[in-house]
Amino acid sequence: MKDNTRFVAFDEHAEWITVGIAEPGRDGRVWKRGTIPNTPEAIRKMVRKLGPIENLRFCYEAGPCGYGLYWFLTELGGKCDVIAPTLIPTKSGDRVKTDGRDAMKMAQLNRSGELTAVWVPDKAHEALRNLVRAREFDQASIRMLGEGKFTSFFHSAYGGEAPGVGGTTFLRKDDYIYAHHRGHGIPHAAGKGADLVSFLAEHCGKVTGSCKGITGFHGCDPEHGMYGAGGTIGSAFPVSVGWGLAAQKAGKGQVVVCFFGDSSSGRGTMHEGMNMSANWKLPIVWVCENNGMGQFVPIKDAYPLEDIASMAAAYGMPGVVVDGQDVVAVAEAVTAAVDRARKGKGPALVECKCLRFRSHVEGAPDWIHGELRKPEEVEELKKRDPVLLFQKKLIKQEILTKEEIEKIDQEIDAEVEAMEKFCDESAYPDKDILKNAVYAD
Ligand SMILES: Cc1ncc(C[n+]2csc(CCOP(=O)(O)OP(=O)(O)O)c2C)c(N)n1
Ligand SMILES: [Mg+2]
Repeated sequence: MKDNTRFVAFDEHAEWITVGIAEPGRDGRVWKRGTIPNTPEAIRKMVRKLGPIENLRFCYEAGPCGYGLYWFLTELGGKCDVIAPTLIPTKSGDRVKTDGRDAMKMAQLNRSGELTAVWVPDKAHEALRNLVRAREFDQASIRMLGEGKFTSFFHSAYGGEAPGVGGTTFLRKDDYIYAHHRGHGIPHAAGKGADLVSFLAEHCGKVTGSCKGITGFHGCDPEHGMYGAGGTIGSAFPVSVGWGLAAQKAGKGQVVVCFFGDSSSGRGTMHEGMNMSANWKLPIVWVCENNGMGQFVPIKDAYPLEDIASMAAAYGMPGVVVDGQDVVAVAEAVTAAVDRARKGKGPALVECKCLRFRSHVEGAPDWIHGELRKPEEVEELKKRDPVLLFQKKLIKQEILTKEEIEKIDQEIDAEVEAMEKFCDESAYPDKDILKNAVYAD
């Protein structure tokens, strides 16, 4: 029977993708299909034009853009291989990934069976990796701050990483997020696939930081929908409304996920933001990370309501409470709200009841009002460590083995170690940078 398989290779970059095609048969034509925007609509449209998806065999190179494209194509029903540059047979000095010619070459090599696919983690693996990444980054940050490597301070997310990771791991790359200050946005950045080393370098005040080291902790990664953060709590709300409006007007199905703390919901900006978002049916998911504390004040002493989620009723939007220690529960609730928002049905509020194992900020006493929190109390809370809970669940459901989990831990350890080394070796910015730091060109 005639083999109709067309080999389609993508040269993927953050903003665009170049597509190369090798037609069926050993001597079938190899050609460049062109360059398309790296958006779900553009990819879907291109795939549709290439003929029945069962006749297409996709491949692309593993790189900084992550596995999003793989998951997207497989969800469309396609077969996709992710290949690693080192597995591509090339002459020395002959790099494959440079331009459209390479997409053609990749397609051709795939057709002749010369490429070896790498293992692609499924979504459970990816969520665990991101959770461990957030944890390791957090622990390293506490240590590095103590060693004098940070130029600013640190609000540890230890124990409360699940909302940030679960609420971002399954988003699209072009979705916007406003990260929470706890953990300095790292759980969120890890889930969103952002460039974490530039966040660490930013904390170290190095020129390789995402804001060239001058903010100390307000990292950003526009390519992954992270456009920065504000130092005042509650500033997330109006900014997210602006992004929501932009997303709605752009009409590409993007969603904004805005993370904020329980205490931040006492700001007037929350009322303005929620009201406007509901009134205009903006594609926004409001995610409250309720750790029960605002600095040293328990939420129960500051709010008359048991649940922040019940405030959603005032704006006519759905509000749900989830176990914020369970990364899967968070992911499911946020994904449902995201799907709804993508369909134009407006915003929703997801409240994650979570924990904080450290003090409000590193260096400050772990007070509740003026009393020190008892260490036994914190030990009790640690029984609900989100990383351990998820690992146990994955083992119980036979999704991962203990050995596989240990391997992930080791890999992420090495990742964070390499990041620290990179930061240590990076330079501080030249003082002249201050002359150009306030306004964009
Ligand atoms: C407008 C404003 N007021 C006060 C502060 C000081 N501050 C920083 S974090 C914080 C508590 C935030 O609590 P919550 O929103 O519950 O987040 P959590 O720190 O508990 O994660 C406060 C009052 C601030 N940054 N901005
Ligand atoms: Mg709080």
